[in-house]
Amino acid sequence: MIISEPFKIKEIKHLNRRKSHERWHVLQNAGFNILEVPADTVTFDLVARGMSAWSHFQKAGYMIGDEAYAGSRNYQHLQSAVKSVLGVERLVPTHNGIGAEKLLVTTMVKPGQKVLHNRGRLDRLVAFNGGISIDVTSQNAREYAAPDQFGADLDLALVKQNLHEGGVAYVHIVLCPDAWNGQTVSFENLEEVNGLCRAGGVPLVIDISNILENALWNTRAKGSEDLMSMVRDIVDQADVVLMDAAQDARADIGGFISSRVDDIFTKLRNQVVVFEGLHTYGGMTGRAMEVFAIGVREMEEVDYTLWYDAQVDQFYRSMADRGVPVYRGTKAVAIDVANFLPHLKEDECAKFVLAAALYLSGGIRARIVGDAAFHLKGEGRRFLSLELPRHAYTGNQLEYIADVVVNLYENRAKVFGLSPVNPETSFADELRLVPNNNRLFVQLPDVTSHIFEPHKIAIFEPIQMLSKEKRKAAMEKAGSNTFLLESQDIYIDLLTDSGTTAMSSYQWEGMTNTTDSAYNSRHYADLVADYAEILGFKHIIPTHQGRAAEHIMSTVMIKPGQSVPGNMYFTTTKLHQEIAGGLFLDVIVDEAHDPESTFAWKGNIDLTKLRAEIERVGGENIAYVSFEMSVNMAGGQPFSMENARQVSELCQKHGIALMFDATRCVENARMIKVKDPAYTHVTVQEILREMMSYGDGCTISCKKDFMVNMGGILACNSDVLAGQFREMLRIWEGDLTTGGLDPKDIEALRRGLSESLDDHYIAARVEQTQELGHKLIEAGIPIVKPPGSHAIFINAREFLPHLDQDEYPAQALAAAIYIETGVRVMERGNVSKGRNPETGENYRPALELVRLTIPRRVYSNSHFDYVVSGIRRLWDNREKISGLEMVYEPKVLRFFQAQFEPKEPWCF
Ligand code: P70
Repeated sequence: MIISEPFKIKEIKHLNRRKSHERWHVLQNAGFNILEVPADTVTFDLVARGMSAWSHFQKAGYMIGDEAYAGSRNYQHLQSAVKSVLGVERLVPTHNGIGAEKLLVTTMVKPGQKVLHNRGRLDRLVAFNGGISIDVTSQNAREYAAPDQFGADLDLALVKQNLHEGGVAYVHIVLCPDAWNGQTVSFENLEEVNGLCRAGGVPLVIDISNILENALWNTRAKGSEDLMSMVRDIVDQADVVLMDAAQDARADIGGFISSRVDDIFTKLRNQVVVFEGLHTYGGMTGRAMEVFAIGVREMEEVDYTLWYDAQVDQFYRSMADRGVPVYRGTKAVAIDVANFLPHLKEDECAKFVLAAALYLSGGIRARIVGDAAFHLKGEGRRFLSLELPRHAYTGNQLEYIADVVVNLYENRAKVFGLSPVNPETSFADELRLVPNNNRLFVQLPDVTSHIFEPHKIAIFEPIQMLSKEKRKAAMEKAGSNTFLLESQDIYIDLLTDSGTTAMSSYQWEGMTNTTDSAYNSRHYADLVADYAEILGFKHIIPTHQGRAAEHIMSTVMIKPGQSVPGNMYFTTTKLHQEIAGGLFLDVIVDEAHDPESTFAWKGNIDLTKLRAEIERVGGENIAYVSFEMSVNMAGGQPFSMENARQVSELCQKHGIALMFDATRCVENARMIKVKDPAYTHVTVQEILREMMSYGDGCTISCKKDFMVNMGGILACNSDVLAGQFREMLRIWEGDLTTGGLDPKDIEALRRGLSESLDDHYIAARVEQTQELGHKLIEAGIPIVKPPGSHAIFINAREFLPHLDQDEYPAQALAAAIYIETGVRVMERGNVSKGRNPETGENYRPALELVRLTIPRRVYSNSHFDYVVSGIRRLWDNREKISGLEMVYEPKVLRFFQAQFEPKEPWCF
């Protein structure tokens, strides 16, 4: 069984979201025909062709199209991929699946000949060529008697009878035909039909576009595990195979047809130049062939097939278990229309009504394509398919879609019928309908139960789990330091949320068309303008990342010997303050040091402590107050707006500058929205603006909240300070208008800002972290409470109470978590804190923690369910973890490179 995605998310695409009244207008303009609704008003497109996510290898392949007219490298790649994965020797490329069907019919059907098939949708093409298409699907498919069991089998008696009568051009089997909701064909049936064809001297054509789903069902039925040899066995049954690249190969476009029969192959190859293009590209670009070729190679990754199947199953169960009449297909779930809307009459176009209602209530587009009559009056009117694109949606999103369906089902009595304006039209896309009532349905209650990610998966990157033995060896080599592991050895990487964000297609779009020159580019001007407007600071100075901004700020603003009070230390921040001669003083509230305290604002500055320091040294001896948002080392804990206001007043009174570390400012703003009733209805953007208004400037590591892999910001209001900052910038970072970033990074950063402030995004982001926290608490794991926004911190002292702090319990726990689960986390305890320079002893910080940091937009909740179960396993074996000894120790920021050895060998 597969429990989570065998990949992480690499690039996302924003979902289109519309209000339901807007959708009503769209529907009206579309004549209440779901097919006519513009794609960019659809939130969840369950029409599925060409909508699957690509692997990042496919994306890379897209960039290396050879684009030669004849004999391109990409064609060679496609040919060899198809040969090695599917065992198909020679292929004729086509522009898509229909292109392949057209070659098939035009070369193989003579006037008056019959085509036997299990699909029922090639009728027009066959008829156009003077042939007669005959549906020979078994009664099972028509009755949905056993929708889960090979419902698309052919009726052998019918096949036999037709072959006996003669005049059959070929038998055409679609492995998972749309017409039967992707029900599939058993291998026995294939073999028997093959036998009949052989005996009758008639070719057998198999559409292998969904061969993986078919092979999975067939291997399961046989109790076998070898998916790819089943694939080969299926291909072996066929005289002709054809494939739509937009299905199992997850390409957007393309296809091929091939035959092992010399005569047929020659005909197809001659015909392709008439209709499609040259026989070495067949209507595909070089880049499309490359994407297709890589997709075919990736068909061998069995986990992808298992994951897709698990998603279809989850989707099916989330509706079936709540009483909705649905059928499970191999790649879709179909709603039983008649049982869903029993009150609609025969002529009230129930299927179109249901599709329109799903669109109105959830922005969902179901699959209605092809012949109008099929959907209005034919077999097709009985079910509405929700077809899942591969790897594109998360479990949260599928749950939300299911909620919409259930909500509609519960309110189905409110739904009225539609009447066709042009019922005799041929194609579904031409159909126009009008509501029989002046409203299609009265307002449905809103579905609010699921917070879901406001983006779909565009590109993914495979991840792998090493065996436990290999993980042990890798950890030993890394000296029990997770920073020293190699990323290829990691299954789920929760080391940091820094620079690990999945960027969006919107960001990539901007990055592909930037000015070449970094000097004074429009990207810089736009960046400065946008950040100034959002943050409210007059001067915006980009740097290559956060610590560069900290270095500049500390150097300019701290005189040696000055005090720098702050709400708990952060490693790089404190280091730069100390390099500049400053003395860091922790003025965070006491609750922040108590992992059990559930105080809501553990990021607050304790005003009494700050006042005392001002009295002790005098305002002029305080360089500035360093005020971190969503305090990292305290567990990602926010400060309150009230506290910011008070700290600001106190600073102003004494003429002390207040400088934010705004690295996780959007998350702090979201926490204020959630925890402070006064801000419930204020947008995150407005909250952020108010927070910033209390300070005089900030540093930001944009690699966190601002959705980029590289970048930082230094900001302030004072012209004098800005001048000094810029001077240092030129010396240390790069040109004034680049800050050491290239124009692509700058454009990505500019676009990242607007994305991070989207209320739907930040809600889903923080919710994901909170959910992980609550699940760990439920599993009995000691974590810092309450759960923060960017990370969950496990209390290593409680997890490993048998270890002394000088045995580095957090370091040991981080290493053990990797060995047990393949998950990488980070030590945040006394290794991070370092040694007291006076005594040479390790500090013994109150918080000895392991951090599980959540990269933005990268992992799904299924990944986190795995993390929780793995850590729970380790908890049961915790006393087997012995302490560590440090065998190598760098002088500064030792946690990055230090090495350790277990005092006694670990055996769990
Ligand atoms: C993390 C990263 C970086 C960071 C931060 C706050 C609140 C500044 C910075 C520096 C990376 C990291 C850094 C040191 C030790 C471990 C990990 N935090 N302020 O994983 O920004 O990295 O861009 O120079 O969290 O928490 P930058």
